[in-house]
Amino acid sequence: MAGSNQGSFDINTVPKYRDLPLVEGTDERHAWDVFGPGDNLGTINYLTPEHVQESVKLVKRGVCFNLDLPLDQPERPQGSGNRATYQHNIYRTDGGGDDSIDNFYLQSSSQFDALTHVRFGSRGFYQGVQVEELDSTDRLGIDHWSRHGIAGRAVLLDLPRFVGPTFDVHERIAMDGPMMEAIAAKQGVEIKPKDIILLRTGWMNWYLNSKELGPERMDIRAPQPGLDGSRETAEWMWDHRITFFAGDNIAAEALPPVPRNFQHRRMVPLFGMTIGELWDFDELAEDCAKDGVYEVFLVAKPLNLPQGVGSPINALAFK
Ligand code: UVW
Repeated sequence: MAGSNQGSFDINTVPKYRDLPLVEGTDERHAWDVFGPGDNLGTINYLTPEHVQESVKLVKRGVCFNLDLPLDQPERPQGSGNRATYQHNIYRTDGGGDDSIDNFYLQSSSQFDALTHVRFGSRGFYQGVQVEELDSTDRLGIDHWSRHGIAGRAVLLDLPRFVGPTFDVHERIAMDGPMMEAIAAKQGVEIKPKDIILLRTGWMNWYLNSKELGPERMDIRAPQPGLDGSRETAEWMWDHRITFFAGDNIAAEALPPVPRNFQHRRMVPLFGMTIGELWDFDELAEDCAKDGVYEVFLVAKPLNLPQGVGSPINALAFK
């Protein structure tokens, strides 16, 4: 079974957004021909051995920061069916113990969306793959990224610290390209090709500190900051050769969503670019604010789950 990141990929062959073909009968562009027929990695292809070698040089102090929540967070009502919190069974035995998990939704906590998570209407998933093919082959499952590995340079963009005392986590702040560049500039860090963008919206900090409000605080209709959903922002992400973006909020995108302008629907199926949600950047952000270094070497290992639609992230940031 194909695995590891030993393949090479020349980023200079990637066309600009404006030169990508249109999805037939629509005004959206797709990158289905960029990484070759039968590709299962999408923009994870950017993470070549040379890029890993270069990115690992960012590790200067040897410190690492956990980016995932405890698996039972966020809390959701048992039996709700909507990514309810799992049931953890622990079996104590004379010799020690064992355990199992029931009702575990793979996208219930800090997660990656696989390329099988969102389709572009009747045109299908990434590379136009249809459900029948997903069901009968190993196309596009999360296991491809697991075997390849996710390792590269990531840049943290800290929105609350950028805005300052007037920041309101309940405001729908849509972070577009110029805004991300402005945050990076203020933080003294450059956004470079192949980067992973970590968007700290402050929502997770609010979530973790408002336990008394219960599971209702997961309401996706409530305004919150996140990535802007417009086509211009998708173009910016593509032309900056971003590998993927992850947020510390419910959908990584600004909520509530604007119909037809939600990057899940565009970047996952059309670019092959994953989205990370519900990541926890607070400890890392604290450190970045102290030492002024906002670039890290990020390593993540989604589950090697055949046909997986999503996965816990198992992510660490090294400085
Ligand atoms: C949302 O929560 C909107 O997205 P996902 O299904 O990717 O979690």
